[in-house]
Amino acid sequence: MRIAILGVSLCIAIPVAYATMIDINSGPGIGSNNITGENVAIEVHPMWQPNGDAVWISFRSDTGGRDPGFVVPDVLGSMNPAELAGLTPSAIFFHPFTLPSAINTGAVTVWADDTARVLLNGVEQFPANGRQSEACAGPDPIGCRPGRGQTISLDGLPAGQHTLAIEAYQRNGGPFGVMYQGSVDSRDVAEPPRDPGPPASPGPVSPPASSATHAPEPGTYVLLGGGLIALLGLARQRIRKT
Ligand SMILES: [Ca+2]
Repeated sequence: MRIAILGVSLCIAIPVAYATMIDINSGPGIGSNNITGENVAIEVHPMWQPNGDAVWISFRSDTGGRDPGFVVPDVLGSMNPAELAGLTPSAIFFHPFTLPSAINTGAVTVWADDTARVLLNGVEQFPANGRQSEACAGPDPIGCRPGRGQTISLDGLPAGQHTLAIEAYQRNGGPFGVMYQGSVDSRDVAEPPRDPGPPASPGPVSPPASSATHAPEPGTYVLLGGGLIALLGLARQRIRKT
């Protein structure tokens, strides 16, 4: 009985490290916007950064591609950064996400046609670009072409709720949309293990607001194994003494 009680106390004292990967990718049904509410996939223009883990989205399905069915009204008419700052975006795309743990490292890269301003929790992370070159803002980000995405650091965020906001601007007609792709590694060595729940069932499912994988780090198994070995050693010592 005394050995059993000692074993329980040893297990509680073992630190358990858990890491959760939070995906921050644009896609249909993920996040929201201030025009229609629902983000939808759009046809990718040949000059845009191709779809990957993330997908180009807009507030309507017919604003993308080479000849969009619905032309978003121009709002970006100035190349003056001061005037640009006062413009109302054509659409704002929101991506709320929750970080379960206190130690967070990550980043997200944003593309837009024609350009976009990026905010995190209401604070500007990167301004829109008023200069136009080859289909969208350029040559500097944030534009639509490969190499014109802007990577925003998500390092050091506290645990809890956060919101990425992308204020997108349309210019010179044509297609309109945004894409963003990234992730955050969220970990906390002090928290007890959480139940990961049953495995996902196969077949098509609606994508969640932010998908996440949750698994103990390899170091956790080492710690647990070390604790068990110590426990066995103590038990054997006690058996020899009795
Ligand atoms: Ca455009």
